[in-house]
Amino acid sequence: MPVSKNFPYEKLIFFATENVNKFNEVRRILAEYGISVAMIKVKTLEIQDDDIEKIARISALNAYRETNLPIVVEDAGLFIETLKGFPGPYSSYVYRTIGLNGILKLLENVENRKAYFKSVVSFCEPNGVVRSFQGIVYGEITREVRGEGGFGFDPIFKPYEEPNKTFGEMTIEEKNKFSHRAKAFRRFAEWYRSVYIS
Ligand code: ITT
Repeated sequence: MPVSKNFPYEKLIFFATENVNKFNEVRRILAEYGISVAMIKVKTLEIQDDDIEKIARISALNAYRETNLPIVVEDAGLFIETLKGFPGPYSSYVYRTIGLNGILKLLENVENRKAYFKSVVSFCEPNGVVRSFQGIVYGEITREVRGEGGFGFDPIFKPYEEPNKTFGEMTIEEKNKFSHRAKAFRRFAEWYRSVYIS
């Protein structure tokens, strides 16, 4: 399929995010597919909703309307089973307020530590159609904060695939083997490459 005249770069896309840690993870993943990515801050309205897919979809549409660029957005969150999915779409607020220790306190003496991270990556095509790609990683909330790496809830989450380490104790390359974001962006990259890279 020919590349749209709106998207002249083919192998360069933009990632609308304010979070440089996310960007550093994503640029490594996309490089595996021969796609370069630039971080861009776009003032878009981020709606409040219980559904992170809807948040990502609307952000992607807004980001494209603001920039006319091939631009991805991502919305992600941590969902804790025993808290019925809390903090989920409110992860950013909960991280800034009660933080890691607040979550550990909520789970004090709780046996069920099951949780997952979910990421939804959305991309708006020039015709206004938004494509979304999802990734989930299942694991457990630790009983203490472990590790200096990563960001957000990384030091209290250990994935089932590597139960000896939290994401906070992993390098970016290790986290990218398992993470929700890596899965969602790999799905996006497969699709983008097949449609836009000749
Ligand atoms: P942008 O919206 O600017 O991209 P953000 O940090 O606000 O950056 P999200 O809304 O996608 O990102 O994520 C909400 C919060 O969920 C985020 O602030 C973290 O606290 C947490 N989170 C998301 N992904 C995470 C990850 O891979 N590891 C640890 N915490 C994560």
